Amino acid sequence: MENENLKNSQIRIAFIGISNSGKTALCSILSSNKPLNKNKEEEEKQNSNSKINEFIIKSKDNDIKLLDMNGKYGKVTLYGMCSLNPDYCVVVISGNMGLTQTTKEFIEISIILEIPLIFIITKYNITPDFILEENINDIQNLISGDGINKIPKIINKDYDIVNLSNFINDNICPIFKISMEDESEIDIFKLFLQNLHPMQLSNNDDYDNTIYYITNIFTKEEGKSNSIVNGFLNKGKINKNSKMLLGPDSNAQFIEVNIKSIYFNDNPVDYIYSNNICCLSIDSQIEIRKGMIIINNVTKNNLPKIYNEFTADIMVVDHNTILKQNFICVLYCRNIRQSCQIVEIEYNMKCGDRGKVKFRFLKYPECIHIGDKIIVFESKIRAVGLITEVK
Ligand SMILES: Nc1nc2c(ncn2[C@@H]2O[C@H](COP(=O)(O)OP(=O)(O)O)[C@@H](O)[C@H]2O)c(=O)[nH]1
Ligand SMILES: [Mg+2]
Repeated sequence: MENENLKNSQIRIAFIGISNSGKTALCSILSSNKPLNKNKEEEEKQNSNSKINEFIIKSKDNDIKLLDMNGKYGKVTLYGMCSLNPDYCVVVISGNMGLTQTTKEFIEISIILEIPLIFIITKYNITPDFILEENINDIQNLISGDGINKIPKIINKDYDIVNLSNFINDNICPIFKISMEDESEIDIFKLFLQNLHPMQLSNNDDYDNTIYYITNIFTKEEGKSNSIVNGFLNKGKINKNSKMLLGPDSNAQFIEVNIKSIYFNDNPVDYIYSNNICCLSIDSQIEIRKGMIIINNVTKNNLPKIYNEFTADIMVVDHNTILKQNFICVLYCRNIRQSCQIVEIEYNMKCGDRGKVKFRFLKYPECIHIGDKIIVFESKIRAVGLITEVK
């Protein structure tokens, strides 16, 4: 099945926001052009679902993948944003709720990960004018303030949407007002998405360094040794029926696996190039966990290095935090989410402080690299940094 389109990168757009802001309704309507009729039961099911829903829109050059993050669980949003490499983040804010603390935290994460922001105000049709005005004001102030430092621009129907795709160069942060009842507003937003440029280019030629980050493991098919995983192919290419290496396992080893099938945008394909989210069916005898990677078959000497400890240059970003020796916290780095302990710290750090911190993974050694971005995100501890040393 030769599919030239695969050479094109997929554009990934993360929809972030609190529960009930209208993310799922918006993604469904954008991808199918049909309003979503949801009954209570379906709604319950969706809200208890801690996974990321994926929707697809076609455009001339790219498949646009909408990643509908479950806002009820901050850790799902954070993990998705770290591991799935979104090109853009759409912040969905309900007109009558306005900016909440959680929304601000999600925005902060996008800023840390340097993902360009787009704002959507939903349900403005059911919001009293004075509340809507106040909430839009807050959003505009946030955009023009220190953290984002862009020009907020409310996009109305007369706006030149096609040229708006250069909004990043123009230092603009677009704000769309959408109500599910008005189809023309949805169409304008969809046209805007279809004209966006990918922010990340694929490394298709780097076959020798193929690396696929596992972000989700679906239950094993009963009686079969196959596992289905979802993840992000960062470099290289994966062929169906090829032998690859999966690891690190609990003994820090890589084992050979066979790629039984590849699913891209819900279709089976024979190969997949980098810079795409795809599903793989693999026959694996070991237990697969988030944080594992799949790489091309290399000689023993060329295996990626696995580390228990690393040092990072850290900045504390939360007012309630004092970072100290022996602290245990959950750390996010690409597709890794694991508890870590602080084993060395320059000094007790509070909000705004920067310094060197040495961490130890508490469960498994992981495949990390110098320069990887890390986020420490817990109820009491918020910090960001870059890995500077691995051990
Ligand atoms: N009136 C109105 N209702 C909306 C609008 N957008 C979403 N909703 C409703 O708000 C509820 C929550 O939406 P949902 O997409 O599930 O929010 P999520 O939790 O962010 O995914 C649903 O009942 C939607 O039908 C809108 O623009 N206008
Ligand atoms: Mg939802």
